[in-house]
Order: sequence, then structure tokens, then C-alpha cells
Amino acid sequence: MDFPPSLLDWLRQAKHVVVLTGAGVSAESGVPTFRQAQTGLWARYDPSELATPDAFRRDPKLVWEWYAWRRQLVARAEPNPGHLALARLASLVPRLTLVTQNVDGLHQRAGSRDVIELHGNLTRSKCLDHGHPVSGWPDTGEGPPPCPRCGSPLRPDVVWFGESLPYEALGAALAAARACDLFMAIGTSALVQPAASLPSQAHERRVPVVEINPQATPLTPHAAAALAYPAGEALPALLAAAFGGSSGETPGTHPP
Ligand code: BV8
Repeated sequence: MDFPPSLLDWLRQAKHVVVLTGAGVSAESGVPTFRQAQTGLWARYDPSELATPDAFRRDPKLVWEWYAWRRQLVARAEPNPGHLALARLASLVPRLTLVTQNVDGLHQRAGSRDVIELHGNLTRSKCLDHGHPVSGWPDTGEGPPPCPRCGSPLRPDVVWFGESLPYEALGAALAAARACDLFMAIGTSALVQPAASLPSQAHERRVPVVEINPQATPLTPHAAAALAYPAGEALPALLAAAFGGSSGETPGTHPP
């Protein structure tokens, strides 16, 4: 895989890199993206119709079971070489801010720290009325269990469409996008707001925006470099080209 020399220089000289990831980074771990058709029982549902407060109010059991299915799927998934390369990148540049739209926790399982989760994390649950965090519940198969503290139904600790993003997470992501000297958008369709506006905070300051996505997106025309490859292939190869070291990252054995 060849890379423009300018891209390697940007990576080597960057003082503060911001990486924004989307569902595409987890695709090679077997976690379907929002654009991919869902499988089996869920094939007939549109995720963006299920990931809303209205859907939960209308049919809490259906939405709760959808997230239970996704929790199982994520629990069986493993971080892929793209996640591992991003975890390694933190030790190769002076400062890395990793911002994710993903809710699967795979960046953390790959070793990334201080991950900014713009849309929450489906491995955590909280109650609907007060946001009481709840880590375990009896599996009755009868839809969302009641909160042990206040009795209101449990929901996943994610940001649904129509809900505001966590204030601190969005603030930290905006601050980093406004301060960085290299921005990378990886595995995102660049459609979901306000996350999709983060790259422009860098682009407006003539900071190079690098995109890694097999498909073109609304961001592609504005990218200083667009690598049309899967993240799990491009990221290890890019780090090896820029910093040396192995390009064939295998889970759990990446160099410190
Ligand atoms: C909000 C958690 C205030 C739930 C998610 C301004 C303009 C227009 C619309 C809006 C706007 N402001 C707000 C909106 C409405 C809405 C929105 O953006 N709608 C879109 C669809 C137009 N935004 C909101 O509601 C946000 N809230 O702004 O609050 C407000 C409130 C009300 C009204 C106005 C304002 C909340 C958004 C968060 C929603 N929650 N997730 C859950 O997951 O169950 S978003 C969800 O979608 C996931 O997080 C996922 O990340 C995201 C989809 O985006 P991507 O990550 O990019 O994934 P996608 O599948 O789309 O694309 C994958 C990409 O990967 C593809 O391009 C593919 O080519 C690529 N790919 C595939 N394989 C690979 C790969 N890339 C690399 N390697 C590979 N191997």
C-alpha cells in the first residue's frame, strides 16, 4: 500500500492528532455498521428508527431486545488491527485525541485510553428517569428490567437520535478539533451530526484532514488525503510506513 509522502510527513511532524472514528472501524470485527443491512431477526428494522426515544416509548421490549442482541454481538467481537493500530498511535505521536461515534467499547478493549465516546456505550445501561447506572439485572426476557433504585425502566447508555450528546464529551471533541494539527476521519459516513461537523473545525484552519474509508463520503472532496481502503488494512500499513515496526497487527501482540 503506497501513501503520499506528505501524509507520512504530517503524521511524523504532528504535535496533536485528532482521530474521529465511526462504525466502519468496527466492521472488520464483525460489528455491522448502521448502513449495512442488519442480520436475521433485525433485518427488517432500520437502526435509525430503533435508536430513538420514541421507539423505546412505543415498544420498550423491542428496543431493549435489540440492544441485548447488540451487546451479545459486541461481547463476541474482538478488536481488529485497525483498533490496535490506533491504540499504538497514541505512543507514536506527542498527543492523540481519539473521538468515537461507536458505542461498542472496542477501542478501549484494544488498549486506547481516554476515549471520547460521543454517542455513549451500549455495554453500559442506566434507568430512563434518573440515569442511575445499573450493571446487572435478572434476565426475565420480559423487556427492560426496572431500576433497583427508582423502578423506572432500564435503557442503554447511548445517545439516541434526537437526544443531545454528552456536554463534556462534545466539548472536549470540539476543543481538540480546534487545536489539532492533523485530523483523521476513519470509518465514518460523515452524515451524523454534530460529529460530522468536527472535521470542518480542522479544515477551516487549513489543518490536513485525512479520510480512511473504502467508500466516498461528503467529507472526501475536502480531505487532504483519502485512503480508499479498509481501516484494518490501511492503519497498520500507514503506521509502519510512517514510524516503522510491524504492519501486520494481530490482536493482543502489538508492540508497546
Ligand atoms: C443531536 C448511538 C441535538 C445509538 C448514534 C444537523 C443537521 C441534520 C441533522 C441533525 C443535525 N443535528 C441533529 C440532527 C439529527 C441527527 C442526525 O444527525 N441525523 C442524521 C441521520 C441526518 N442527530 C442527532 O439526533 C444527534 N443529536 O444533535 O442533539 C438535536 C436534537 C434534536 C434535533 C436537532 C438537534 C444524536 C446523534 C447520535 C445518534 N446515535 N449511535 C446506537 O448506536 O444505537 S449514531 C449511530 O450512527 C452510530 O453511532 C454510528 O456511528 C452512526 C452512523 O454513523 P457512522 O459511524 O458513520 O456509521 P455508518 O454506518 O453511517 O457508516 C459507516 C462508514 O464506514 C461507511 O462510510 C462505510 O463506507 C465505512 N466502512 C465500512 N467498512 C469499513 C469502513 N471504513 C473503514 N474501514 C472499513 N472496514
